[in-house]
Amino acid sequence: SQPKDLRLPTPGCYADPIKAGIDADAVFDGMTEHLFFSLGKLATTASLRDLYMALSYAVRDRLMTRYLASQEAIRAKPQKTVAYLSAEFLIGPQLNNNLLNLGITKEAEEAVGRFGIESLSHILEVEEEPGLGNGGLGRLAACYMESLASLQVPAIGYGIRYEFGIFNQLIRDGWQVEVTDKWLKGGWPWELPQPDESCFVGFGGRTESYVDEKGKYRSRWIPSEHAIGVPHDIPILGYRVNNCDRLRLWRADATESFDFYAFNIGDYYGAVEEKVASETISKVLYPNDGTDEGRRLRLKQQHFFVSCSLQDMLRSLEKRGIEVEDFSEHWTVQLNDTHPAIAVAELMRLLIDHYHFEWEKAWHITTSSVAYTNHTLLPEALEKWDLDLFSSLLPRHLDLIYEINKRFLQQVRLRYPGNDLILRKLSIIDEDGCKAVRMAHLATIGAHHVNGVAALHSDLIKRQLMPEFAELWPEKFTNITNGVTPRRWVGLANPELSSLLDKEVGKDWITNMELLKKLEQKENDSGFLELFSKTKLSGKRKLAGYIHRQTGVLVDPSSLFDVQVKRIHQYKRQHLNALQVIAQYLRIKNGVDQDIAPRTVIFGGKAAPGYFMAKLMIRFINGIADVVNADPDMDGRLRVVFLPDYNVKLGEQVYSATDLSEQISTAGKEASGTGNMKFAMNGALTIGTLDGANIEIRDRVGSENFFLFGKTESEIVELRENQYDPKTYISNCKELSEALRLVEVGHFSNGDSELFLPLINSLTGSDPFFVMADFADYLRAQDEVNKVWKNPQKWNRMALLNTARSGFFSSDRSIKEYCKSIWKVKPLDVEISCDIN
Ligand code: 9GP
Repeated sequence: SQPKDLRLPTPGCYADPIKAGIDADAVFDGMTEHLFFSLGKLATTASLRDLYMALSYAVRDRLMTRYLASQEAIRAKPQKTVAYLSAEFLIGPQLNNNLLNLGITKEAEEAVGRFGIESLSHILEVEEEPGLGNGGLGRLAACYMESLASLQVPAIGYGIRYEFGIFNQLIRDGWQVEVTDKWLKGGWPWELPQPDESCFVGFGGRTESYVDEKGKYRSRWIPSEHAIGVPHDIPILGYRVNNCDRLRLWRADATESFDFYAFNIGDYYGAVEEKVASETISKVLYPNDGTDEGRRLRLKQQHFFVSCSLQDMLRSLEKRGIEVEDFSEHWTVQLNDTHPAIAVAELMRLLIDHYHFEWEKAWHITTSSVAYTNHTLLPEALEKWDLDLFSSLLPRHLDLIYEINKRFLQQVRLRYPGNDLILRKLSIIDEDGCKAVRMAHLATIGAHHVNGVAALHSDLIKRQLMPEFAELWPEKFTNITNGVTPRRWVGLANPELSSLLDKEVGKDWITNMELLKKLEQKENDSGFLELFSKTKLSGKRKLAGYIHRQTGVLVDPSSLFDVQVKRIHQYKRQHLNALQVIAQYLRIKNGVDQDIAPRTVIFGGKAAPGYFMAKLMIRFINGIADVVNADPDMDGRLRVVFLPDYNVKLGEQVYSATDLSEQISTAGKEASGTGNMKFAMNGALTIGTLDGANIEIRDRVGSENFFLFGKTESEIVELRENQYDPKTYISNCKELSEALRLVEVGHFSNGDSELFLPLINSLTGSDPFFVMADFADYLRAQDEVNKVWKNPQKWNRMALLNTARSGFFSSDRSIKEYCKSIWKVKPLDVEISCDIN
């Protein structure tokens, strides 16, 4: 007989935790058992962390039936599975999400109460999040995994289990200081190591020709180094469904952990050298700063996880008795940016060298399985590998790439006879300057679809980045606008708004965000608008407490919370925002516009450790914060806060507490943005440029509910072509020149007029981000914000309409589009029967 807490749910009853056997008793019993058996603790002596671990294990137990049943379902009824290849997955805290998706948050609250814990939030607070990503790209991958499971689509996310994720950020004397992130210290309860499913990966060495048993000439790779990839699986449960997909992250292990020969001859350090070298592969996440350091290791990481993942897919076919020839009917392989683009060559290598397919057949399988998402137009982020480096690490892949390129260029020649310029432009091998392998070209040639992540971005891929490719294969290029999961970004991040939405439009909004449209009927209902704004005030109170605890700054929750949280980058223009703050400061100091709306301007985000200007921007913001917050004239009017260590967990607090969302990148630079969507869903108004997904957000929520400013993408192109001169904009805007002057004289750096000089020089020189050109219009839009803020009824109506019309930006919509137009995959019902235990 089954123990009470493992009673299996019967089909159809999964949504009801009591019927599914997960009541508060079951959670409590599970916690007690894990405290005792897994952690060696008694309830009487358990720490908060122990209770967090015990609850996590108890919840993980409840995922297992669904996790195994989902794998069984695909074995029993083979159908196409999505393999989402990404070097980054920024999954955030897991406990609360799993409680929500299982539907047992209340049960867990009650169970922890029996251990004397006042609120579940105290336990949730303990969770360390794995920072296995830099920002938007990694977080998008996490949202997509959650939506795939919620939409019941069979999927595996493949990536790297970095031992050290993105650094933790401290602020010291206004500067960013990086501290290693030790997410694995003390154990992380959500992963399941599967050493039996390890894979071998080679590097370096040489290739050789040989004659096979049938007398056929073949090539093979004789690597000089190997590593073992050990999969660590993280269950990804869908919302109130039985489908539980997997995130399979590879850890690099040494093939031989100890060289006894070296040890016996007295070389102790030499004996562990190879182990250390192999295990370095999955040691640390690369911050995306485009520096040349460690490029070899980065390429190694990419090949490592891609090779393991493709071998895993092929092996799963063999295990299920499916012909490898049918690969593309069973796997659709999505490349999240160029980081996994080596997959095109690696799949060819496996098919040709290991399974002995002919070239045409292998190429057909590869190109009908692989699709590529481009996430950036910034040249520094478009990966290119130096040819020497590439050939020393992946010699067989280079041979294959040459062959792919040769055949491709043949096609180009046919289409554009005698046009050598086009051949040079399209070739996978960049021959201008140092020879290099262009990964975006490899991905584009090997993929059946190439998509951008917002309408403008996809259009720019076709018009600016790859016009010749788009002309060659117009049907290949498409757009899928990004989305974010409403479970985490509204359900978890904003419980008060969620319960209001439950009452007003019914509980189904969380899986069908279009239902929020019903809120439009309430736009003139002042009672409802009041309730809506109360949910915001409650989020702001919580954030104000957090700000005070973290930074010592006291902020007024009734002031306008104006927020810019994202990676720090010149193209995202945090310095534009900072200069605007200085202009407001000067207005108050000079007694101009005494009627100014009280504001709390909040910044958060990490700068890549090697990106000097971004780090200086953080120092700049903190310099302004020090002056503003210490000045009694600013009391009740202006506060500036830099929130240290912005991550997913902190994001959950920020989105629900924001009135104004700053989306102020230079038009044409931000591929999409996803923070912009999270803010809009939570009823923040956007001040933004016509860039990335801002354009679509504005189209959907209505131009009258969006504060637009700035040059358009084509105006920026024009400025660039006509020798942009920032000085004319500065001399035409008194507030701008005064703000700059104050920075120059060292007002925000204790009289040090040198400190921010590089920043000033970049803004007033040939700034590729056109900050000065947009400043005056930005200030105008901010004035408009001030005006509307003073009319709460109007503000709240606009905010409500943002929430009501944000349904399009659910990642469920994006995933449905991928499924239909790129992957051709269907949902799979996972039934839970009592046979699985
Ligand atoms: O910069 C883009 C960002 O705009 C987008 O929202 C995100 C997800 O698509 O990807 C970012 N790109 C990268 O991080 C690197 O290509």
